[in-house]
Amino acid sequence: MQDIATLNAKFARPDQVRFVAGPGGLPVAEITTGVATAAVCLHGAHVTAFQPQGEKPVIWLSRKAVFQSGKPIRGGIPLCWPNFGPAPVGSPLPPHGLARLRRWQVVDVVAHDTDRCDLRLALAADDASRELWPHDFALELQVAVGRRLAVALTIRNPGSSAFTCTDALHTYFAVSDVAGVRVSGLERCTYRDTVPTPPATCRQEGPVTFGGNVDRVYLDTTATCVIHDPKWKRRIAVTKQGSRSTVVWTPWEEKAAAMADLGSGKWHGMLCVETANAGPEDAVTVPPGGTHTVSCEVSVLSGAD
Ligand code: TA6
Repeated sequence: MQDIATLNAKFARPDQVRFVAGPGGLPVAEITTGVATAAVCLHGAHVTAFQPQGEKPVIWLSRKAVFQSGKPIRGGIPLCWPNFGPAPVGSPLPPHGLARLRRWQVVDVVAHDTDRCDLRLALAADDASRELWPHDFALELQVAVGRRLAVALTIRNPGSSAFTCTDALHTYFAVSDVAGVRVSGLERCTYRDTVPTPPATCRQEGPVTFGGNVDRVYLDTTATCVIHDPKWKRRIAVTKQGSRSTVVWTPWEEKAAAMADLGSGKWHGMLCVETANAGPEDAVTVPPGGTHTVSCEVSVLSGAD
């Protein structure tokens, strides 16, 4: 396993990239460019921070997040794979899959110039993963840090039989107060509202606004979403590729209070807009030797309208 000294010897870039022991002692790549800063925890290849110069943080991280091998980090950009949400019936996979729970390897760091730095991480199948999911796989995450943040998860099937998976870049965005923001881009989309039991199928009228627990899978959409934040006088635009669904989630008070790594009242400052193939409608089948990439690009625009 790559320790901090080895990581710095091989991949540190003066003034731009260094590896440190982060919370819980987990290795973190700290990235500093002329236009933004970011952090990526090697546990889960988890982007935990992104802040363009002169902006408030764009990515939200819970102050109660747990940084522990085998546990998911609350906030940032959890990688949900090979399953989004609950495991398939009879599968030992954890909720939102195994990718966010494993230690990834650093493959490459490229400091293009003072304003752009790319990190490439990898995760391959092993005996432990095959206990959870009986397929060979090779994952690669590309994180490009500049004025914008680009994240791309490539799933390769090196095996001899096809596999089917669902996935999400489960991004937690920092907002002034979720009750005061709206999301455009999903107007007239059909969505599965998973708050009621059983889930309901609905159609989005106008922008998405928030007055309680919202947990929706917007179906068959490749649209760019924009989070409009009047109080912070900004918009966050989320463009995506290789994704047929977008998940929008705020836990609101009751669910947040029941989450030890989130907590009562702490949900106001976050909103998830997730680049996904949440399934089952858009589950992805990767043939032997094939690949699938799901990616998003996050940018901050001034002005809320
Ligand atoms: O993306 C929304 C969601 O599926 C919610 O239902 C909620 O479970 C959230 O993800 C967080 O899941 P986690 O396993 O990270 O607590």
